[in-house]
Amino acid sequence: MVKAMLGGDRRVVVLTGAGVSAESGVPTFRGRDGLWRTHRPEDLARPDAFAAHPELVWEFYNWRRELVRKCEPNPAHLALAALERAIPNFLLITQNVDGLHVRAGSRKILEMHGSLWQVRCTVCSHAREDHGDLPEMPECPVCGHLLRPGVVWFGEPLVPGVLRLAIEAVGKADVFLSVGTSSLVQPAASFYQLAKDHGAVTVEINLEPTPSTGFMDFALHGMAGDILPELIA
Ligand code: BJW
Repeated sequence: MVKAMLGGDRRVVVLTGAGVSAESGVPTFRGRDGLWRTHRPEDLARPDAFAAHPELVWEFYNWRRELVRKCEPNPAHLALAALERAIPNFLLITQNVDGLHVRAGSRKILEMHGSLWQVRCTVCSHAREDHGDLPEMPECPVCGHLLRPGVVWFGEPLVPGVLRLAIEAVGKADVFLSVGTSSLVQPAASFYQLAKDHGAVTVEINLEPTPSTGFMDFALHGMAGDILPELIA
């Protein structure tokens, strides 16, 4: 049923979260494996944590950069890249910052929470892509102040323009898939509602039920790396 809806000229929008990268070995934010040392990752992904303990937050991000470098895209990433190539009206909106969708070949993609591979100055406008090894407390080459990860933390606005593009696409979608996200973090957690309000068929793929499950037209429970390749085969 869901498979049949992914064909033709239907406009398909896919929202992904950390669960899509879990099978590549990237830890999710919440749940059983969601601890870094004794810290909850969502407590470190905050401007107040960075202001109070920049060295701890940088250590967390440098650890993740190191970890993700060794990870490879999994069948879920590859299936979404193949879906993009197979249908003309497609957009992938990811909350993930690991870059694995792009490494899998996705090009019609919005990285709505930024990227682990971007850094920017906390004071001046310097920003750059950086895939190398960073020092514990990296300094801006322009003004000498502290750099920060180029990601979106709680309480911060999304990357300029990205939210507008995402909302436009979700509002026009015929099919909306939410994959591997706990549906707890706004604004992404409201996208299914927007899609539904505009008449889209909504589908959730997750290991377990989320707060959105009951509102979805279809809920498929299992590993994204098993379900997505089957849907596009
Ligand atoms: C599998 C699987 C497998 C596992 N197969 N499934 C409205 C109401 C209430 C609060 C707010 C609101 N609007 C805004 C807020 C505040 C806040 C928010 O949402 N708080 C909630 C917690 C209540 N939102 C914000 O602050 C956002 N900013 C904003 O709205 O700004 C407005 C503004 C405007 C103007 C000026 C100022 C402000 C920003 C949110 C940024 C989130 N940032 C993070 C960190 C990014 C950087 C980094 O990665 O380090 O984004 S937090 C973290 O959560 C990360 C994730 O992208 C995000 C979502 O997590 P995700 O992806 O869902 O992961 P998990 O771990 O939660 O779930 C994994 C799922 O996968 C589970 O369900 C598993 O079952 C499943 N799974 N393996 C399939 N193999």
